[in-house]
Amino acid sequence: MKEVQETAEKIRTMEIRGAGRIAKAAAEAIRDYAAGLEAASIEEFAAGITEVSNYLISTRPTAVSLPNAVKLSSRYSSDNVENARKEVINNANLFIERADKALGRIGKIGAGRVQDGDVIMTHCNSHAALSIITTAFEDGKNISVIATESRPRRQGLLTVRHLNGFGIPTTLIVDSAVRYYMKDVDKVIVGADAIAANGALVNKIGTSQLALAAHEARKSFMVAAETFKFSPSTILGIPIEIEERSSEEVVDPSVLEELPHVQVKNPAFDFTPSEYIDMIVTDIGIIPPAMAYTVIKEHLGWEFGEI
Ligand code: RUB
Repeated sequence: MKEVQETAEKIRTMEIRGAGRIAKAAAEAIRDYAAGLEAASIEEFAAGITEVSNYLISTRPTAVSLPNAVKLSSRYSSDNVENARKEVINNANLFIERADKALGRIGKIGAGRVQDGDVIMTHCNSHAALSIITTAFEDGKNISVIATESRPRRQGLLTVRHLNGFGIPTTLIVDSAVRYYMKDVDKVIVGADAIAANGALVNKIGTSQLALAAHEARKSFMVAAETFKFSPSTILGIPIEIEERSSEEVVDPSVLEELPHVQVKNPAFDFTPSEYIDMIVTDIGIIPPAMAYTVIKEHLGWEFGEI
């Protein structure tokens, strides 16, 4: 349990962050926990796995990849502890492998839609979006990137560092400069924390203003998302929760002490309606947002409708 607590803490404090990385870390934690779980009966085994699953899921509420990873990893059908243990270890390993392969596939598929000379705008720090951008560059396309700072946690700095490592010409801008620079952009590529059954995207706060500005300027808006970012529970009418983080990320608490009439809001994500999304690049190909329901049904399985 100590290792699980450590992973959970790293996810909560965002040392491990980005929906894909969070999902992989959770799968690894469940696998390792199952491997060492001492259980005298299948009931004890089940209780341990359920406790750990719920604990991991509670760390961050928005990234649907987290409950999907936990549910896919912790499945077993045997009523024998040793066999159930093997099933969980195997399912977690399969999930981790699927996640790794997905990033490569998204990169390859998405790069096909990047043209030589493209100026690409991206937001926050998405490993899936970056996979497309770096693959296109390595394919020999002469591209450049405009990356937003992504207040308040400034994940944009991770993005520019990553792109700089590839030698990709990159411009860092503040979030409020998105519309100002949209005229220079050919396409926007962002990642996803979740995609709802109606094709709406949930991603880092500010994503919807990139989408709005791209729509106004008739620029293409691409989302890079593994199939495990799609939300089965939205089929059942359970909305995706937007994580509200501490005001301390936005402003020093001492400043607020002098301002008794002021409150600070710090939502970590926002919704982008499907009509602003031109395509979603997934590990099973490029799809329109209207196909989200099919992805959930055929690639996540109906049992996830019971979340
Ligand atoms: C990260 C964020 C990313 C998505 C997709 O938010 O919004 O765009 O998680 O990332 P945070 P990836 O920094 O709050 O976790 O493609 O790496 O899964």
